[in-house]
Amino acid sequence: MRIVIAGGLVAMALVAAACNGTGDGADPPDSSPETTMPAMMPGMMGDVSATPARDVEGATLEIGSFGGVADGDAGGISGDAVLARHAGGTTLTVSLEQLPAASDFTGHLHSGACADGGGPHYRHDPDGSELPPNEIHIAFSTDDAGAGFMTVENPTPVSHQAASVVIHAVGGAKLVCADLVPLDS
Ligand SMILES: [Cu+2]
Repeated sequence: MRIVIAGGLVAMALVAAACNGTGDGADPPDSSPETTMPAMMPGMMGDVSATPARDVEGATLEIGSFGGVADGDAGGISGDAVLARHAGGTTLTVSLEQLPAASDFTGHLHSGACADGGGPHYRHDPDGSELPPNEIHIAFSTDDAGAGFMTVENPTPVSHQAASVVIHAVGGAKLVCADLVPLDS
């Protein structure tokens, strides 16, 4: 468990730099986890044992199904993202299947629609840091069947600028995206 999460953190650090650019996936050759990733609170990239978003009591839920980014194809990858907005902050849970097996992935809450490639990262403070907790990032590893599951908690409720969840391959390429819509609509 510890080793898996640590690997996710490194992967996320690499992706964080790439995703804030034009978003087409290239990882800067000089990107370094040591310089791009200051120490963060434990769990800022996810805790597989945290209460899933769908089960958070008293929360307003939004849900989305993963599909292709922009006009792209999902490549058979499926799953969903659930976002819970509640008094204690925000909880995001992602569940995916048919990803490459035994691999590391990262995701971010984005502020644009999947049709537009997800747009920029969502930030609680638009002028603030590109790192959690000001952004909501998530990291996970798939099992031998290509399934991945993770929950991340954030101490601040998101605004309605939170529009989509994008999952990235290690190195930055956007794989799939889920537009978040209110569960009751
Ligand atoms: Cu992203």
